[in-house]
Amino acid sequence: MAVERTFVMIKPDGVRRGLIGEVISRFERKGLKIVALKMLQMTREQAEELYSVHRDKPFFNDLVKFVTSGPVVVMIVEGESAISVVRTLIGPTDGRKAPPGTIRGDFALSIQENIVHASDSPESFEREHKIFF
Ligand code: FUP
Repeated sequence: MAVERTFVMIKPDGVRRGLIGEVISRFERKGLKIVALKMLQMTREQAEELYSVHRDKPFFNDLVKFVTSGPVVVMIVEGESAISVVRTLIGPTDGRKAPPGTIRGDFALSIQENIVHASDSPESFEREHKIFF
């Protein structure tokens, strides 16, 4: 296993609900390092690129509308096996099914408004972080 970087975004619901500190502190407590961070309002073009793999899905337009509905916090997180470790910390996509102890399990009741996004592979990290950094 090796030190990796992953791209993480606290979505508009996480920012609106005052969970920025909670989410970041979970990564830091785990031993991961925040190596870049900023708050921004995503453009429609950035949202469409971030979720380009879902372009043909029925939920795509709603998803783009949601992620552009308010400020987000984007960051690069570094550590041993960071990609899979962060995915484990955030939990499965659907907040109703995510187990307690995960970020989505503890704070989300929705599949769309699920607090946080994180890259699922090194290829996703390469593509996603370049949209914002
Ligand atoms: P994840 O990698 O866990 O964020 O989940 P996916 O890549 O499967 O989904 C990307 C985004 O689409 C998630 F933020 C949630 C959203 N989504 C919906 O809004 N509706 C769906 O039915 C499935 C996913």
